[in-house]
Amino acid sequence: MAIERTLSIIKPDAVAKNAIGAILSRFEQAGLKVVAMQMKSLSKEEAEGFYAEHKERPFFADLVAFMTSGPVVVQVLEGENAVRLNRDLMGATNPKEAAEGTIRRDFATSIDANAVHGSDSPESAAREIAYFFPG
Ligand code: RTP
Ligand code: MG
Repeated sequence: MAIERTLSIIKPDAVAKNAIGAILSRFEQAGLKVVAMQMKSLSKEEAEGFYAEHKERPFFADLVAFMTSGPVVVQVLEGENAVRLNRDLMGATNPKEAAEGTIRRDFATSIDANAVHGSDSPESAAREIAYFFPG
């Protein structure tokens, strides 16, 4: 199995409820290494650019408003099968559908305020890592 990197964001709802440490622990306990990290407040332009693939979707304005509502923690996670492993740790987009023991089941409050973002493919991961960590 190849060592991969993926981009993870702890979203404003999880930062606001003091869950940064608990969520980072989930990654570390699953064998993912935090190899880069920054806390920041996204501008509207940064959030729109990051989620550009969704710009025609009905939820896009709400998504951008939510992602700019408070600080986020952006990190690069590294490990075997990192993209898939992180998506498994996160759980389903809608926390009502997220499996027991997943981050979204335990920390998300709604489909909008769903605690974490994770790259959905190795191609997305490469683009998203370059977006926040150029060079
Ligand atoms: P993310 O990109 O944040 O990791 O989430 P995801 O892959 O699980 O879901 P995605 O389809 O990429 O959607 C991005 C974010 O948009 C919001 N969303 N709302 N109301 C809706 O039907 C709906 N669908 C998606 C969610 O907050 C989701 O995380
Ligand atoms: Mg997505």
